[in-house]
Amino acid sequence: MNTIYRKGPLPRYYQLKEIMREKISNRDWLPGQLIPSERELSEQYGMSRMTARQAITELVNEGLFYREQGKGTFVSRHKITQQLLHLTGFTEDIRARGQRPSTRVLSMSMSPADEKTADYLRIKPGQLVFTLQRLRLADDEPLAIEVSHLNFIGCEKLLEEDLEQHSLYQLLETKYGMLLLEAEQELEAGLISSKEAEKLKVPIGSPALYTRRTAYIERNQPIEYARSIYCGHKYVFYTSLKREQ
Ligand code: 16G
Repeated sequence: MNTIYRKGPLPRYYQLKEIMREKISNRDWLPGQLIPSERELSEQYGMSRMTARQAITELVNEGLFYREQGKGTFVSRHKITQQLLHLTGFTEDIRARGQRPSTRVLSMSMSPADEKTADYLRIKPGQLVFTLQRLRLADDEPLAIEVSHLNFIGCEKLLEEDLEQHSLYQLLETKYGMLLLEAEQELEAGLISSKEAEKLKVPIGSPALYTRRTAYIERNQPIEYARSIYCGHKYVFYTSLKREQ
């Protein structure tokens, strides 16, 4: 299908969506590729710009395309999967997919734990914890914003680390002798707010996955409480379930 039928039951925007879907599935348009503009599509397929825009917007909402401000619309890369079976960190997850992880440290400090953080870390509110806010990227594409709070004796030494060059989990395990044992993780659906949209380079209101993770070094001894916001259309969390016998 490569033509728009003017008569018939299917609306034009829908037909254009199907044409574009096909271009992705037969790899005419590759992941990361810039697609033609609204104007080009409307001229090529003889329809108004508004109709072309509707087709593009729907495919953005479905996660097949993503927009970058001032640059245009691109074909999405495959979603990144985090298996909810093994306790892994971001760097490991991205490398396992054959992509290049990178990090931008947005802030780093010793800050007083708020009620919730204190509750998860089992400490008193107000106690100083190492707090790290990072933008996480895969092949230079922003994927998530993470705020980690860490509490262990000597955690303030992390302030001297280069956390753009090093994985936090690797440092904890190799340099600080903090061997991670297990974690609890919650997932919640949400929408990207204006503040996050700018950093993640997605439109305000795009789908988001909020996660909260508490990682333990021993049963009942939490070391990290982290809240992350993942771009919903770029990330999949996977788990396998067994029925109790
Ligand atoms: C993951 C964890 C985060 C942890 C980070 C360590 C989730 C939801 N969060 O992103 O809690 O701090 O990995 O990654 O999975 P790193 O070792 O690459 O610094």
